[in-house]
Amino acid sequence: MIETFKKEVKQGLENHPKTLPSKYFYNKIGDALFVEIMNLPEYYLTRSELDIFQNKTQDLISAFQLKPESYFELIELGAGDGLKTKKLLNALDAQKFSFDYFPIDISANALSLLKEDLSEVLPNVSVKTQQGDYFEVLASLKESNKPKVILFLGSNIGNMNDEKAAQFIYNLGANLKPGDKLLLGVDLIKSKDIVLPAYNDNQGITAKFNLNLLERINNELGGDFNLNQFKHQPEYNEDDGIAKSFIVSTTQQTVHIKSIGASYHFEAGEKIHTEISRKYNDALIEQIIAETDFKLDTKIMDSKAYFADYILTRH
Ligand code: AVI
Repeated sequence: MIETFKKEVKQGLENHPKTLPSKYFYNKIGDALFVEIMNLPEYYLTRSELDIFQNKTQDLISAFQLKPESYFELIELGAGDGLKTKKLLNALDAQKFSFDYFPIDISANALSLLKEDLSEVLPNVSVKTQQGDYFEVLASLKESNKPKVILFLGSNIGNMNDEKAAQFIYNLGANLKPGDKLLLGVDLIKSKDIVLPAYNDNQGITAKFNLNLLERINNELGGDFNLNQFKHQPEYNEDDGIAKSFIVSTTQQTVHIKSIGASYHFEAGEKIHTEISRKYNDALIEQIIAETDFKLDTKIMDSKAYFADYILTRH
């Protein structure tokens, strides 16, 4: 793990322009900051998808094309706190659907908190937490041969470029059977006035989240990044619908990373690209899906049309 981190940091900082992978945002501090982000007034994504799960629950259930009497497996990739999913679980439970809920997460801690919470609020729902890598868990679940509905919410797919997103969805399909469903939650392309503040909040939480990457390099790889000499900078291009996060060096400086045994020079104003948060429209989703074994069934949007849950069927 630490060896991969070291290798990827080295590669990224040798790139022109410099890059660092966004997956390293998520340590204990980063997870907590992301929870704060989801509650920020500017970060509309979570509220928009919650609006769908709360107010269009029946549309979601109809799109899954399930029969109450026949059993299925509801699998969530990256379970989080289950805020949105609880609305769906509640409705499925009330309508006496027969299913098990399999939240998959890399964090055992997140899963045990979720399981505890669900056992209190939805005691009738069978929760089978799965700790580990999404694809390893899916490969093991494939053997059950039961119909499956996969949830991949929160526009998490948007942190991949389109090629990687298509590959990811293709790989999901490889672990499913014809007729299985994928609910893909994505943020939609919209005006800069709405998107940019979501990545540049007033309280500076997103800035902390981004700069935590440098803090991790300092703590885990013996780096000497001076966090006061770097700042968070988001950008959003309405034409291609891609939000990008950068860390900008505010001065000319050299940073040493002990465990890599290398120094990196930064010009004043030089940027490290840390994240993409892609926004979508129907055409982009169709292009991505065309590379996979899924077909597009239904699109369900929130009341402001900020966010969409696309339901796809494995063919
Ligand atoms: C997890 N992911 C979908 C978030 C996003 O919107 O790209 C991560 C995030 N980055 C900055 N704020 C939130």
